[in-house]
Amino acid sequence: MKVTARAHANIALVKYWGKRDPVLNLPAAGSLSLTLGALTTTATVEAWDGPEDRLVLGGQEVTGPALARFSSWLDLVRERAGTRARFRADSANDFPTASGLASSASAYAALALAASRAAGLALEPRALSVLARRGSGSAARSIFGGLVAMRAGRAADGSDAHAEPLMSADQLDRDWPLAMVVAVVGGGAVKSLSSRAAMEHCAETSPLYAGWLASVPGDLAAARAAIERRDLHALGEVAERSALTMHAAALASRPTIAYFRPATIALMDAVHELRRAGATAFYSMDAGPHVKVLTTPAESARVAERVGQVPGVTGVIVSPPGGPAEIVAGA
Ligand code: 2P0
Repeated sequence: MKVTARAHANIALVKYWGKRDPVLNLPAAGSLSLTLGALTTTATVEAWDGPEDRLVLGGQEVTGPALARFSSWLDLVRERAGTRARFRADSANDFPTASGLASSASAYAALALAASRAAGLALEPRALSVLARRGSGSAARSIFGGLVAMRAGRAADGSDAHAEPLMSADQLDRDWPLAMVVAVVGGGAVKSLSSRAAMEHCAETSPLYAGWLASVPGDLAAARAAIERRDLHALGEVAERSALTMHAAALASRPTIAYFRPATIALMDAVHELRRAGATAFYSMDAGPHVKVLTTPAESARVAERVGQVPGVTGVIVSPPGGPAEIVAGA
């Protein structure tokens, strides 16, 4: 069976940074995100007779450790489906593959849905979220649309470490319109450390890692309360401080993990300036130099225009909230 699935990237408003179990890929704390409709991965998976699993990412054949990682993740699907089939997968993004643009989130969410269906499984969203998490922690959130909460879970086997929807994209559209403006910063060094390795290095060497982890529960509660009240200002303030606290812990790693480029700082200033001028706009940064600005659809053109003027910005993407991972062909 050949199955094609689609999933969107997500940007964390309360960040995930650190694990309690590296093998099962269990997060040390919860997180909370917005799924972005404008950043999409489409993945096709089918069983085949080849000598080993195969993965093509954006038209490029994946080999070596990256293929081995994908293949061990497929073992989870095989184990669950009771099959020894090998699979070939083709995954492509409709957005630039740049570090910190959350491509592993949308990719593993789309692959989890496509591969499980191609293996004959019909998993519930929670089980899909657990499967996606084993590929990439942030991918657990991309199974759902709109505003999404990831649970750290307590179970040793990770069965309760999955995401859950808080407000769907349709609900947001009706009750609380949100938008995200992504300012792509070009010219940064190619990411030398995977997010996985960076988190581990930060946990082992940063004197601020404990403080970062201690900050998460309060930020999660504040974000949930802001969502209940539909208070974008409060949610945006939580998003900014969560990103800054995560980056502070990363920066204090020894040696440092520094994702900011000069344009990143200039973009943060531009967002402050927009806010002083009355706009509703809040920044967030991930494992890369780009800046994502949480705003309203009505203000998104103004925000996009302003961030597009910042030297070093090579592209601007305006995104509405996106829906859940879904099958688009086959099965
Ligand atoms: C996030 N990031 O919450 C955070 C903020 C980057 C900065 O999740 O090791 O690729 O595969 O579980 O999901 C990036 O880390 O890490 C990430 P793994 P992942 O979006």
